[in-house]
Amino acid sequence: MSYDPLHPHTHDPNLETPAGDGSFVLSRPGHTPLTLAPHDLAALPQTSLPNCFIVSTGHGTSGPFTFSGVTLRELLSHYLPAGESCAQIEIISADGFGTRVWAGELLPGRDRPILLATHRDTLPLTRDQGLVRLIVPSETDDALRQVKWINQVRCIAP
Ligand SMILES: Nc1nc2c(c(=O)[nH]1)N[C@H]1C(S)=C(S)[C@@H](COP(=O)(O)O)O[C@H]1N2
Ligand SMILES: [Mo]
Repeated sequence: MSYDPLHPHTHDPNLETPAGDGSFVLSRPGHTPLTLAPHDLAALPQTSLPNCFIVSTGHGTSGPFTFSGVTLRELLSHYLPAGESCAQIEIISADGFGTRVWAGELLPGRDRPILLATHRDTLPLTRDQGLVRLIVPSETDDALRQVKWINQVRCIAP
């Protein structure tokens, strides 16, 4: 199988913050892409997730943190026209890293929700800290899904 940047087997964190201000492009099948900035996320309902850890075998664990921002579920329900959905969502960062989220992971009540975090412990995330950062609470192995510097959210049609 070829290398998939959205499903890396091993990864050393990139220590160089890529250029950008936290804006990202939301693509939706059959619609014009939208550019969204952290202030657009601030206008949506906010969710806080206490007791988050960034766990990395080999380079330590940090936390607990309370990350807050907008759930991926909320973002999509706000920006997708009624009745439309995604089978998968690709979350891609400015440094070419990323993860894939399946629709089933967005179902309410299944796990703690997947979050597009703009704040950590009530303070705005700095760009160096990963603005805007995906937090996947169910991932506690290697931080490979805790994607910093999101610059694309791509909804893949069912
Ligand atoms: N965009 C991006 N996100 C990333 C990475 C990366 O290289 N680029 N590395 C991952 C890995 S392997 C780790 S261990 C954590 C490190 O997160 P920290 O900087 O909060 O410690 O970020 C994860 N998210
Ligand atoms: Mo890691």
